[in-house]
Formats: sequence, structure tokens, C-alpha cells
Amino acid sequence: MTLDHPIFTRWPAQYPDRLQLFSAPTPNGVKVGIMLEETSLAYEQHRIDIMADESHAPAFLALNPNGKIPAIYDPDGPNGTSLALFESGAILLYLADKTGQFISAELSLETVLPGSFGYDEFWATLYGFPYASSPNLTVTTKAQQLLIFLLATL
Ligand SMILES: N[C@@H](CCC(=O)N[C@@H](CS)C(=O)NCC(=O)O)C(=O)O
Repeated sequence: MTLDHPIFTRWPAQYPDRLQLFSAPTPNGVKVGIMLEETSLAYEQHRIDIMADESHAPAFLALNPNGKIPAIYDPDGPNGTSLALFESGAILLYLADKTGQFISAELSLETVLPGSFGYDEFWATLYGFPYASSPNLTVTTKAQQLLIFLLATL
């Protein structure tokens, strides 16, 4: 089985039947890894060195045009097709939906996604990442940035 996506030219899959995780040991990066462990899904991990700007390599941008980890490629996606997905909140929801774990039938996207943005701010402030030096980057601003990116890209 060979996976047909440009990401695998740079980060080949040793176990192509498994869900492929492209990430790094950051708060956003590890939460997807934790979810995969907790749900017991079989996965293969690829470390993306964001300090070496690997998240902006053409092969990675083909998976996430926004140039950020985490991102996944699921060879066993919905309706028997493969699925490439980025944004940790979206990935967590997808994995919850796929496995039927860690999600309630009453939970809505509106309650989950702002939480994802909020975590960014919290951890960035704690560890002194660039977000911390940008106090004006509020949840709303970040949501707007993402939507502007999506509108410009789609
Ligand atoms: N809202 C995104 C944020 C992802 C994000 O900020 N990823 C950071 C690491 S935690 C990253 O890839 N930084 C590298 C860069 O922006 O160049 C998510 O939750 O997935």
C-alpha cells in the first residue's frame, strides 16, 4: 500500500495502513498525540522540526497550507476515502467522531473551537512563545486570521 500525497515524498510512511500524524512536542502538537493514545488508534508519528521551518516546506504545505503543526493524514477516512486535516481542534473532533470517544451528542462545534484558540494563548503566555509578546492577538483576532486565510486559500 502506497499513500498518494506529497507529504510522503519528504516524510515516508513506514506503516501506510495507520493514521499518519505530523507534529512536534508543543502543546498543540501533543494534544493530538494524547488523543491518539487515549483512543488506541494505530498511528505513525512524523516529527516536524518547526524551529528549522519544516512546517513551511512544500511537502508540508501540501498537507496544511497554513504551515502549522499538528496535521494528520488518515488513509481510512470517511466513506472509504483518505482525509488530510489540520487545526488541532478540528483533528480532536474528527478523532472523537471517528472513535465515538470523548464526545457527547450534545457537544457543538461552537463550544469546542474557541476552546482550542484559548489554549494557544494560555500555553504561549506560560512558555513565553511569540504569542505572549502579542497581547492584542485575542481569540477573536486569531479566529479572524484563520478565516481570512481560509477565504484567501479556498
Ligand atoms: N490553531 C492551531 C495552532 C497551531 C500552531 O500554532 N502550531 C504551532 C506550534 S504549537 C506551529 O506550527 N508553529 C510553527 C509556525 O507557525 O511556523 C491549532 O490548534 O492547530
